[in-house]
Amino acid sequence: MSKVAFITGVTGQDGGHLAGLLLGKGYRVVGMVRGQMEPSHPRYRQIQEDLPGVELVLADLLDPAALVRALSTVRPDEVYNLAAISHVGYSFHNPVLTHQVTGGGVLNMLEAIRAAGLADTARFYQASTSEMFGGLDYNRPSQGYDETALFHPRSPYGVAKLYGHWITCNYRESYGMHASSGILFNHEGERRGPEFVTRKISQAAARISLGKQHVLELGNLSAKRDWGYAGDYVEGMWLMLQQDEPGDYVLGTGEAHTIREFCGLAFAEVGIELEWRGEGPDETGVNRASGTTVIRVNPAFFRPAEVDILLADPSKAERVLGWKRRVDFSGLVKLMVAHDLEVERAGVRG
Ligand code: NAP
Ligand code: F7E
Repeated sequence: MSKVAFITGVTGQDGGHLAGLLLGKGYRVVGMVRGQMEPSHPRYRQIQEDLPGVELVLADLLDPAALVRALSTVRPDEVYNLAAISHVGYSFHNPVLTHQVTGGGVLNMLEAIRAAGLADTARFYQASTSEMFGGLDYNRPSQGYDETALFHPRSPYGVAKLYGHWITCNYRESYGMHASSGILFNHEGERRGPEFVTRKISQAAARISLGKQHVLELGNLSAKRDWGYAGDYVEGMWLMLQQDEPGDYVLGTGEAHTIREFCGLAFAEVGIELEWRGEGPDETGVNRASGTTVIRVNPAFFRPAEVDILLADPSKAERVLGWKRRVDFSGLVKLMVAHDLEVERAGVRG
C-alpha cells in the first residue's frame, strides 16, 4: 500500500516541488485547492496540467468544516501544511487576513486532523519561516540562526507564522502528535512567484536582455538573505516526517547575499555587467557597456519594518536528517535566469 500525502498550498512554489518529489517516491498525493471550481473550470484544468498525477480536493484554510471533510475522506499518512499568505510586503497591507490564514489556518488544520480522528496516525509538517527571527542586533545574525535563537518577527506575516509555529509545538506537546516545524530560510527557483525579489530580478534580466523591458524597479538593495533552491528544501520537509520523533529544524545554506549581489549575477548571466552609481533612493544599476540605467530604486517597495539580514545555521538538519543543500547561490541564479530566458524567448509566461 502506498503512503498518502495531503498537501495544502499545492499550487504554490513549494507545493509543486513537493508533489513531484512524493510522486517520485510512490506516494498517492492529494493537493488541496481553493476556489469555486469544478473539473471543467479553466484554472482547475491548468492546475491539473501543472501537477500531473496529483489528485485535487477543494477546501480552504479558513473553512474548518471543509478541512475536516477533506481529511476524513483522504485519511492521509502525512500532511504538509504549505498554504499561507506568504508575501511579507502584502502582509503589511492585509494584516488581518494574514493573521487569519497564515496564523489561524494552522490551528484549523491541526483541529481538523484531530476531528477527523487522525491525530495518532497522521504526521504533520508546518511551513515555518526564518522571518520569525526578524533579525535585531541581540539576535546574533552574524553567526546564523539555529533552532534555539530568539524570535522577534518584524512583519504581520512573521507574527502570524510565529503563532503557527507555537501552536504546532503545542499540539505536539498536548496531544502527542507527530507535528514538526521546518524553519526555512528563503528558497527560490523557477516556480517562484514574480512578486518575490529573486524571480522579479531573473525575469527582468531576461526581458531587458531581449529588449522586452527597459528598467527594473526595486526597493531595499542592501537587505541580505540566505537563498537556497526550493527543490532541495522540500526534501528536508519529507525527511522531517520520516523521523521517529517530531521536531523543529532550520533549513538554510549558511551564506547570505545582498539583493545587489543577486542583481549583479543575474544580469551577468545575460551578458550585462552592472555598475552601481549613487546612494539610497538615488542608487541606480547601470549597464557598464551602454551607460543605460537598467535598475532604479522605487521607495514604494520599501517595507515599514525591514529584516536587514537572515543567515541560517542548518547544522541540526545536516546532523540529524542528513540534509544538505545541493544548489549554491550562483547555481540558483543561473538556473532561474536560464529558465526565464527560455520562457521569454518562447513568448509564454512560466
Ligand atoms: P506560495 O508560492 O506563496 O504558495 C502559497 C500557497 O498557499 C498557494 O498554493 C495558495 O493558493 C495557498 N493559499 C493561500 N491562501 C489560502 C487559503 N486561504 N486556503 C488554502 N490555500 C491557500 O508559497 P511558497 O513559497 O510555496 O511557500 C510555502 C510555504 O512555506 C508558505 O507557508 C510560506 O509562508 C512558507 N515559507 C516559504 C519560504 C520561501 O522562501 N518560499 C520560506 C519559509 C517559509 P492559491 O494558488 O489558491 O493562491
Ligand atoms: O524579499 C527586498 C525585501 O519578498 C526579500 C517569503 O517566501 O522568504 C520570503 O520573504 C528582500 C526583502 O522575500 C524588492 O525588502 C527589495 O528584504 O523576495 P522577498 P522575503 O520577504 O524574504 C521568507 C523566508 C518567507 O517565509 C516568505 O514567505 O528583498 N526587496 N526590492 C524586495 N522584495 C520584493 N518582494 N520586491 C522588491 O521589489
